[in-house]
Amino acid sequence: MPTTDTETGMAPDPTAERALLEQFDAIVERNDRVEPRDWMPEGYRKTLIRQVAQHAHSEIIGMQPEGNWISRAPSLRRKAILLAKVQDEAGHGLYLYSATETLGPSRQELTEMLLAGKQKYSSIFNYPTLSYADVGTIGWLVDGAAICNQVPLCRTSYGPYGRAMIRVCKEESFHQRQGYELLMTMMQGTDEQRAMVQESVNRFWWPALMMFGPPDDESPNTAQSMAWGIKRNTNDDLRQRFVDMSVPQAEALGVTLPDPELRWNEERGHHDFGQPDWDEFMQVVKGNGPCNAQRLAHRRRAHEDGAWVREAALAFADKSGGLDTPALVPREGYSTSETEEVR
Ligand code: BYC
Repeated sequence: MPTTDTETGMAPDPTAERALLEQFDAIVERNDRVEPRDWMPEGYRKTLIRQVAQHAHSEIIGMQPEGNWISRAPSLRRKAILLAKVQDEAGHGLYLYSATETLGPSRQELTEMLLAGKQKYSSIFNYPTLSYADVGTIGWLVDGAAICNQVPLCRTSYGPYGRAMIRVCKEESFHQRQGYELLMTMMQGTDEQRAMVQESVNRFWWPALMMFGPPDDESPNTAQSMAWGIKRNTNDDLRQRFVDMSVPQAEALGVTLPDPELRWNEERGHHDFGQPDWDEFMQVVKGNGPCNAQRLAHRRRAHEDGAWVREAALAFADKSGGLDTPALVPREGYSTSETEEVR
């Protein structure tokens, strides 16, 4: 598709703009991908920057609650698994920052917006991890919720985001399984271990339900995001899917989900369930959750401590004649997705 105002910086005349909008709408209608050089409405670009940057920040901040346990893992095997998982989250953050950069802002700007509190990250990472069972519960419930949310995002209308999601989802399913396997092992252990798992599930169940965002009738962005094909399902639909998926898994594990209203509804063919505390959710999103200040302070410190690495990389790139190392340049005959594999 021809590029125009984003390239020249000039506003197209209204007729040209209408034609561009029609072309954009047709791409969305056909469920094709919108690509970085295509014309797109400013609102579409802004919504994507907000969502994909928030997603990237969530992956990076999300390394902290589990990272907290790496040095205290109960065995070498558990330590190796946890290290690999936390490294995967860093990788997910990097794919997503790259996808956001295709929309305009640089990674530096995105990091600054996070640190200034101008962009958000997922509410779930503002809760503490108090026992090793939390590593399993995060894998089972938090990664489980992430998978429910992210599998439909593989079909999102923006190409770089959808392609990043395909790769992320493959890894997330391993993350979920490692969590479930850890909990299953603990449930086959001592009474004390079983109690640890139940206590952890009690703390994480409601925050996991909040990950899907506010109820549909209080979600300002869902309708437009669905019309643009950015989101493929509403928050409540995905929450329902997650509850239906988790109930049999909880039964197989032998844990109770802490919701007295949870029961199968034959007529609907789904589980009925209670509502999370939405006031608590709003408080956490506004920065007043149990660990918000700690998470951002840690991120800020890590960013400052890493300044010398960024400076060294830039100095090296400068001396070697630019940032375009051969591995980053698309090779002739390779499709975009293969080029991404090379990266
Ligand atoms: N937390 O109109 P709505 C992971 C905000 S990382 C905080 O429904 P939307 C993992 C929302 O931004 C997985 N804020 O918004 C990593 C909006 O804010 P504005 C992270 C939330 O965007 C490491 C306002 O509330 N996943 O799995 O249509 C270890 C109104 O909401 C939250 C993603 O980022 C929340 N939970 O829908 C382990 C998925 N919910 O307008 C695991 C991608 C809502 O005031 N994102 N808000 O700026 C999405 O799918 C959508 O952005 C959401 C929200 C469903 C989250």
